Amino acid sequence: MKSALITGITGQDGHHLTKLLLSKGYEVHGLANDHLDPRLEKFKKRLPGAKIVSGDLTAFSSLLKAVDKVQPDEVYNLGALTFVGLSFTQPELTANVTGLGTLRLLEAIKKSGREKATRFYQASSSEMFGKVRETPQTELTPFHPRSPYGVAKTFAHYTCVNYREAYNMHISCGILFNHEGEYRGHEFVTRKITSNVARIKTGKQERFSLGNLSPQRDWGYAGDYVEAMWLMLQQETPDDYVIATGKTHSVGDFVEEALRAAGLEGKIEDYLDFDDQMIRPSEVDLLVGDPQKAREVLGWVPKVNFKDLVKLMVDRDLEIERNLT
Ligand code: GDR
Repeated sequence: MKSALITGITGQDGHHLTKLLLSKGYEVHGLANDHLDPRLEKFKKRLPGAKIVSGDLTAFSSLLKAVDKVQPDEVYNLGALTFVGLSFTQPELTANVTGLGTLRLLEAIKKSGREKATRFYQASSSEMFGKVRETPQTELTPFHPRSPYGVAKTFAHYTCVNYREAYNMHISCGILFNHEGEYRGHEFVTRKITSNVARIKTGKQERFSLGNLSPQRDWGYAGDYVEAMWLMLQQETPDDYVIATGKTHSVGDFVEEALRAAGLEGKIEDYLDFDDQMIRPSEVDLLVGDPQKAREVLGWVPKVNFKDLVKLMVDRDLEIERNLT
């Protein structure tokens, strides 16, 4: 039986990946801070098949202990401070967890003598492209991050590339574009939209507010994207891959589609106010990835399109709101 260690297991991708790996017969261990992670209890109830190992990406000794204990065949490093907006107010913490945390984890694998035995997946991000140099973005597009989050992810990405080259470790980075779904946190724009639209549809409120409606994102379904993570670690040779749908939509498009999915008539302005608190000091205006390499090498293709993704999320939030009444 293969064993996997997942950091950030209580987050959206951790949920999907745990389900996938359990269904493939893996022994799944998740690194979590049992005192500080508010999502842990819910996670344990949802996915009792996973084992929790106490630890934190900011504490090297805890990582070393976790790797020694689990002896993982595969490590999936999903742990990070993932909300880009918050990284502007917590830049140092972001660099420590998201950037240095990756370095610490790789060092822990090396120090425990597992650098040849453990395959490593790094959750790199389309936020590294930031102020994009070309469209669509590929594995060869230069990075120009626009937030402390993007900068920290870029540090982590290059650290992985360096450890792969310097120590011949099996490390693959998935440059994942935005991916959403039923486990998405409410601080991210898609879930904020679908949960508010569901509350409007069920008569609990009339309006909600958002920041900039014009940024464009390549939105896919998280359940599809974790399959790409797993596929990367099954390849003989480690490499980096863009994981995206190849289509882009604005935040405003997402709102319109969500209203449509809920059967709400009228225009965006009938439901939406502007919230200047949501404006970021520097914004990423347009992201769209080219997933050709992932398709050709991994045989990976996303199954859920934009419209179905929005509907899936709106339907889930309508179900939640109706059960709450
Ligand atoms: P993003 O996701 O920053 O792309 O990073 P997010 O959903 O936070 O923002 C997307 C875009 O929407 C604009 N926006 C708002 N965003 C939020 N959160 N709340 C609002 O009210 C709002 N109004 C407008 C944002 O300015 C932005 O342009 C996500 C995260 O999951 C990262 O961790 C991941 O690496 C990347 O996707 C790929």
